[in-house]
Amino acid sequence: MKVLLIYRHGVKQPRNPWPDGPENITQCPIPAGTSFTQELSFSDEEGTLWWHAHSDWSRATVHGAIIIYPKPGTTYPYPVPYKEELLVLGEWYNGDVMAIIDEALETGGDPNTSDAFAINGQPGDLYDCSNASTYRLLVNYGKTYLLRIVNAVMNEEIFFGIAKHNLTVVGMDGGYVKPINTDYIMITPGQTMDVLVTANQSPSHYYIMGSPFADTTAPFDNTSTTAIFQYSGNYTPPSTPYSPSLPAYDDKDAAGNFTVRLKSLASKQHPISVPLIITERIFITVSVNQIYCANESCAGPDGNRLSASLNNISFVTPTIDILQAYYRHIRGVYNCTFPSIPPYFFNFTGDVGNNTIYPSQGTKAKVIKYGSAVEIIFQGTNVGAAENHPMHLHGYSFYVVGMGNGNFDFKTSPKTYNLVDPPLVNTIGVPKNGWTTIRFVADNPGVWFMHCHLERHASWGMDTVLIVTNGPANTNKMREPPAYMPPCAKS
Ligand SMILES: [Cu+2]
Repeated sequence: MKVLLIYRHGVKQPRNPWPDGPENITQCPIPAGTSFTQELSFSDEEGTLWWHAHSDWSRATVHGAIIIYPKPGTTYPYPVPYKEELLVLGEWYNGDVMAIIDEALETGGDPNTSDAFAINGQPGDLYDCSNASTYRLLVNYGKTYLLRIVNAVMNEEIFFGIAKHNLTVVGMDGGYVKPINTDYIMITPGQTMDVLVTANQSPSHYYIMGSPFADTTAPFDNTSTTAIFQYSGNYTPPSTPYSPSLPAYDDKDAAGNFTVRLKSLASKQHPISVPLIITERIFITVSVNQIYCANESCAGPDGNRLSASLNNISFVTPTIDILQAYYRHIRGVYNCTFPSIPPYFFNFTGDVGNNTIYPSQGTKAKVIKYGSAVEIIFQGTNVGAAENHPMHLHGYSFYVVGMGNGNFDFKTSPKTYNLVDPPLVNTIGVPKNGWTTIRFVADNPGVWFMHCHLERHASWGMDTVLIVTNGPANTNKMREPPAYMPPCAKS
């Protein structure tokens, strides 16, 4: 029986991928009854991050927040809030979540969706039997609260809001952003957002609500979780708290309009360093595909097996971790042939025909030379069920310099890039039938997993590995492995 691997999502672990966590990417699972001490290395993170298991679907229940306060002698780039409150968006499955994905991978069909979303573990009033324990956030009139919101949901992006209250987004993914005033946010699995809210409405009860953003034909959990934003004092509360009106589940424009407002502070105290001259450009198509099953014997579309891919390669997780294989020169675990362009260019976001349904399969990594100025263009495709894909990279935060609908155009799209104050994040949505461009300097040597943070897509192969080589100086080489790493069954 294997147990967990814990990953500190967004903690960059400089030069130290060994305790990063993803199963068979940087380590093998920790066997039951044994322990593995993981060293956390914080560097420039400030704000809210989180940790979660990174083995199969165990992160559904094994997760929590990490809060990094400003260094002593410094403070937030916004007025110090009266209080702060952690709101972890999660969900509930009627059933064993590990069995749900195991069964889906066996049949080739869609995994069961969750049965409820939850705020701090509580589904809330809109589900049967759960209103006795609905989470309540008690507030004092006139005070400002900092909400540290983590989206730990497995398969749905979330629209989030509080009835009659404006939100001001001030941070994301362990960094700061220019304040965004809004009545809702769209937060993808993997992302964190720091949001200020002032209790400036008539003392009463107001719903804090999370609903799915799922612009897709794939099955999803179409329910809403609520907590109560509850004023202190003497008043008669309404029989039902006020409800926010969140965007509809398929409101792609509402999701996009929020996301494009995310910008770095780019101030003297919080400068940016987005690479301007690119030395390594990678164009990656992001697709949900099918793998052919003879005699229509699988439970996916047309009797095939559901799959997912990057550059038409569906990632196969090896049985020995890639980091160890890289470090110890163990052959046959992975190869370095992940391509910088897809096998062919077609009308990615229009009528794609059916000749791109079947991806190849393999454990292919992309090697990047230390110090490279990297640009990755993620191109969503209309193959299979198109939808927004929250792409996540371990070991780095990256600048989101561009985003658009339709096919990326190498001539015109770069002219729309924001190189002045692009947000620095670790997870960003690639719009349905659209594209997103990220940039970063490859200054963290190691083996780093890159994947869609919709868990079913990651399970189906929407993953790859970036191997950043050692730099010339000792201070930019990967650290030695710790004395003990969990053993691999086949090593
Ligand atoms: Cu995805």
